[in-house]
Amino acid sequence: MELIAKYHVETDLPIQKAAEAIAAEQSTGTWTAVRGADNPLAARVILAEGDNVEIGFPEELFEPGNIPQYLSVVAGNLFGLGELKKVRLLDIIFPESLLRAHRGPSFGIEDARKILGVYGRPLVGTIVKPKVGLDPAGTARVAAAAVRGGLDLVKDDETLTDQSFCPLIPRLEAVMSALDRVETETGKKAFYAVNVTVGADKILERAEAAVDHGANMVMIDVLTVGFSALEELSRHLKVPVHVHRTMHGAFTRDKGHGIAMLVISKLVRMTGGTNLHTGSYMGKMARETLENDLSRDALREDWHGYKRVFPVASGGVYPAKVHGNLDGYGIDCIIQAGGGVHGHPDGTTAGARAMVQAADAWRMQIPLKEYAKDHKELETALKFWGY
Ligand code: RUB
Ligand code: CA
Repeated sequence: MELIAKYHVETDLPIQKAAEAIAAEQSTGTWTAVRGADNPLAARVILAEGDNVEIGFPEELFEPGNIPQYLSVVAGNLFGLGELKKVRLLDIIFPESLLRAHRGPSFGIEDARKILGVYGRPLVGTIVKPKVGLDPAGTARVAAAAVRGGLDLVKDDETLTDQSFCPLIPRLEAVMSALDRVETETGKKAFYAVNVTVGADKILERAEAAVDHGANMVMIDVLTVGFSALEELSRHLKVPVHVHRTMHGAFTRDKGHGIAMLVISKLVRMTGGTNLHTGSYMGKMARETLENDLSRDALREDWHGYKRVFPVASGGVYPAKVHGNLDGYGIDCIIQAGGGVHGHPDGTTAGARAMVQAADAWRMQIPLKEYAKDHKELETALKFWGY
């Protein structure tokens, strides 16, 4: 069996030559012929046509379980090869031997729904804003106001970890006790994804401390800490993991070069995320509809028995953008807004209600403007941000 990596390649070389250069550099070869390079670990060119290259890497080339090592092979030096103008890793087809080495999510879509008791509709979430500058009590006030408005998930920003202005444990305790109060009063349960991102030496300890102090979800910035950190958390923690993809634009944005979001999505599912930011169909970030579709399917289709992962639509989302995102992602997703909740003219709770109302309207297939006639928070949001 072999691992198949699919690339888009731009080069002045004949495409077969370029493909051979990738196969050689990433397996047994180098820039010049060396004795013994034609050994059984040599990768082979499966396809070299137009801009498309597929390389088959023998499975023995890989150390099962070691994602950093897989990446050094399929997404390593090749990006810098002088003979290639651009290379984009589009997809990886993993052999069973490597899939077996990863357990996938401990908590998938179904587990998260069960914890909340929410079925048959998308989850609606928010990023606390202002993203930095609030203290623990201020963060808790914003989080509670959002859940009072009906939201299912509140998360930290990716830039907030354990800084002195808002230390993690006091913030977590303040938020969880505020959410407990909301639950007692209203019956509404919600996740708080506290951002435990930190270096390898501390991440598991930090995440376990968060769970010991009541966290019901943790968040990590997977591309800055690494997939192995996600895998470690997923294996050890008794809570779901929300996965942010900050930094992804450095290699997903140029459609001719880098690494496609599909690859990130597959790796996150293998290493155990519960939720993954996959991009919005309508929002503030650069986006690519086909790439969103591919990530969505990779997270949710049957695959090696792995649990299913929620795609997260986020970034510049507000009520008028909800239907476009839900048309793309369907019911099993999380739709999330920061500014689009807290920037509502009547405040966070009204902003949360407007987002929930927009999601309800989509589910009932009622045009937004019509639904807004007897849902005042939505009406205000549509007037304020436009339709
Ligand atoms: C969104 C936000 C997130 C983006 C990142 O805030 O803080 O970092 O979702 O983008 P707001 P992506 O709702 O105010 O824009 O999800 O595409 O990775
Ligand atoms: Ca952010």
